[in-house]
This record gives sequence, C-alpha cells and structure tokens, in this order.
Amino acid sequence: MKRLLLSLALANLLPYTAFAGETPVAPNISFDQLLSHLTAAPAETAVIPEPSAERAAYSPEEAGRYWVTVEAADKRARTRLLEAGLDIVEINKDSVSGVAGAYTLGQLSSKAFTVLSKTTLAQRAFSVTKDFPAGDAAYHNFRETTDLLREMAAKNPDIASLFSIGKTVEGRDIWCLRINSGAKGTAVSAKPGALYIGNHHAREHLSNEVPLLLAAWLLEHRNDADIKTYINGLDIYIIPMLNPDGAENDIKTGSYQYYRKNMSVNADKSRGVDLNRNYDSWWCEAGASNYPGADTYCGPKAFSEPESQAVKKFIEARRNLKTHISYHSYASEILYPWGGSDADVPSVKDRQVFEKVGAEMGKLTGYRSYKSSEMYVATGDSCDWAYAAAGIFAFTFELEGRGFYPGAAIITGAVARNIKAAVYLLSVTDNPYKAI
Ligand code: 0X9
Ligand code: ZN
Repeated sequence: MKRLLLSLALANLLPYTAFAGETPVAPNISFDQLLSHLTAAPAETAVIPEPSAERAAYSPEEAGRYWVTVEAADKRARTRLLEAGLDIVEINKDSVSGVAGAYTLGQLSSKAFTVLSKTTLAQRAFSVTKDFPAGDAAYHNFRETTDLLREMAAKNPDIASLFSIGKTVEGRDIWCLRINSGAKGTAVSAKPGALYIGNHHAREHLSNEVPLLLAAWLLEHRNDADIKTYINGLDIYIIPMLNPDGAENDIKTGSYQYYRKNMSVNADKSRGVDLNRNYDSWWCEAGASNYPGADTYCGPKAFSEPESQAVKKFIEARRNLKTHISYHSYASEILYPWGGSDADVPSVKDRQVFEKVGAEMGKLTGYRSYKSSEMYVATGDSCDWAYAAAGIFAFTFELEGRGFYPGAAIITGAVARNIKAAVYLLSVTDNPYKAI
C-alpha cells in the first residue's frame, strides 16, 4: 500500500505556499501569519510509513537495495519511475521516495531522472524517524526542513539557490540556502558574506527554526528597501541544520532523547562527537572531554567529523565571509570570542566590533552579550575557529527558553526577535568596522 505524504503540515505553515492537489497556489499568507500558525495550529503530524525498516536487522535479500529520493514533479513522472522499477513509498510535492534494487538504480542513473539522495536500506533501518512529539509538531524535522528549503529556492530562483555543503556521518545532506542576486550555488562571489548556522547540537531544535524561518522571512521581504539592498549587495548563506543525524536521533522515538552530539561511532562503540568541541581552536585543551562517551567529547582529532569538516571547507572556500551567527540554545545570550581562552582577542578594534555589534544585537533580542569564555572556557568552538582562521566576526547565540524543549509556543517570539538581530548583522556585513 503506497502512502501519500503531501506535506500537509508544511502547507499550513508556509507563508507563500498552499497546495491544491498538485498546483501551487500564489502566496496569500503573510510571514506574521506564518508565525501565528506555528503556535496556533496543531499541525498535522507527518505520516511516516511504519517501515519494515524499524526491524533490527535486514535479511540478506535486502542487501544491495536502496532507499532513494528522486525528482518527480507530477504523476507522469511518477508513472515513469514505476516503470523504471521504483517501489514508490512516499510522494512529496516535487519528489518521491522508495525502494530500488540494482536494476532500478541502473535505470535511475540515466539522464531522464534526478536522484536526490540514496541510502542503503540497512542504513535507513537505523535512521527512520518518527517525529517531534505532537505538541511540538510545528518544529521542522530533517525532511520538513529539506522540503521547505527546496520550496524557498524554487519560488525565488533569481536570488536563492540550495546546495549541500557535504554529507553527515549517516549520509544526510547538510543543506545551505544561499541568497545572492548574482551568484548561485557554489559559484564564487566577491560580495561581503554573512553566514548563519543552526543545530550544531542535536537537541537544540529551536536553533534550526530560527535560521530556517529567517531564510523564509528574508525571501518574503525581498522587496523591502533595506532587505533588497542587502540581497543585492551581500552574499548570504543559511545552513539551518548542521547536525541532522543528531536532530533526527533526538526525536526518533517520538519523545525527546536529550541527545547533543553527532552520530559518529566512536572507537569504544559509543556514539557521537560534540561538534562544538571539534574545531581546530585550541582543540580539546579545556572544557572538552577525551572520553568518547561524554557529551562534550572532542573527537579523536580536530575536524575528525564530516559535519565540522564541511563547515571548514565551506568557510575556507569563501574568503568573502565577514559575519556569522552560530545558533544554539538556551540562555538568551550572545557570545563572542574568545571562548577557548580567558584572553581578549588581540586586536583592540576587533574587540570593539565584537562588543558593539554584540551589544546592538543584544538590544534587539533582549539577550545579554558578553565574551564567550566568561560563560565557561571551552575549546574547539566553531566561532573561535571562524574568527581565528578567517577573521569572521562570529557570534554564538544561545537562544531563549527554559530548557532544550521549550515547546512550540516559543518559536514565534524567538524568530521575530532574532530576525531583527540577524538583519542588523546584515547591515554591518559590508564593513563591520563601521559599527564602531
Ligand atoms: O557549550 C557549548 O558548546 C555552547 N553551549 S550549549 O549549551 N549550546 O552547548 C556554548 C558555546 C560557547 N563557547 C564557549 N564558551 N567556548
Ligand atoms: Zn549548543
């Protein structure tokens, strides 16, 4: 029996999308309405197939079979995929997912089809998720995040593009939405760049919502005078979910797991490296653990993890980046380097920029802004590395909330406040020194 996943919850949440069968309907709901939907509407929980994949192990005849997602815009495309042998299990707006063996994979590799992702069924057995608990259904899981990002890029092809900066331990894509009126995808740009990353830490789900909905807001407000100026003059990158494996693991049973790390299998068979201890900034010298089972495990070496590697390569390939926010939760705080040392950053001017820009974003959010190491000294931190390696004015935001699971009602206010701070950061990205 095939099941249709027609992104009902997503359709309810999107400001500019409604589905009537397969026909996209013009935007008719404002971003403010989007936010109120997030908290008011008890979003329908996505129907996840009760997969045989939940079984502990796969039989030998299932070896060599894959779970694939393939582009398919309409029912004709789906019919062609059935003819290619694909066992369609899920139907989304622009794609389908299902099971393919060797013959079908051969067919799919022809030019007629675009395979968006491919994982072995055995891998999927360990990665099939349920979803956020019903009360938190407004949060976007990996599939919903992916769909929303695709939707944004598809609706704004002149200024937005979506690409993967790399794969996670479990083979998920780390998506990056780029907003740039000229360059698309991975093409280089000389325009000053701003980078927003969420969800280094798995259980900090609000840290995916804020950059994801920031992207939606920027695109919806693309014709506002100030936003238009930033879109024309800057190179804006939004990576809302750096650690999708961990985020999915955190919700895999339908109740939260308090999971923090990525999904690496460590030497002692424990799971996970703390991605915010894995960067090469005084790696594993303080505030991090060498013990693989620890929540603050720094990994076997700096940049041992595909997720932190992907960020490293991304930043090193883009010397135009000037400003950055890495979203975490929770504390209502804005932190700037150093986090791995009690010292101040050596450049007095840069310190003034950090203090001034942090304070301004503090006013806009109501968060307290201060030097990261005053919270605690912790090495291997992403923002320390981004500043040290690339001179990027990098801020860690500890979003609001009392606990890692503050409920869906918090999203509206957190997003609205943080849009203001993120837009302020755009306003100084052309020259952060102008802030002082
Ligand atoms: O410990 C972290 O990685 C961050 N806090 S969280 O609760 N989100 O895990 C804070 C990072 C701040 N950086 C340093 N103090 N180095
Ligand atoms: Zn965190």
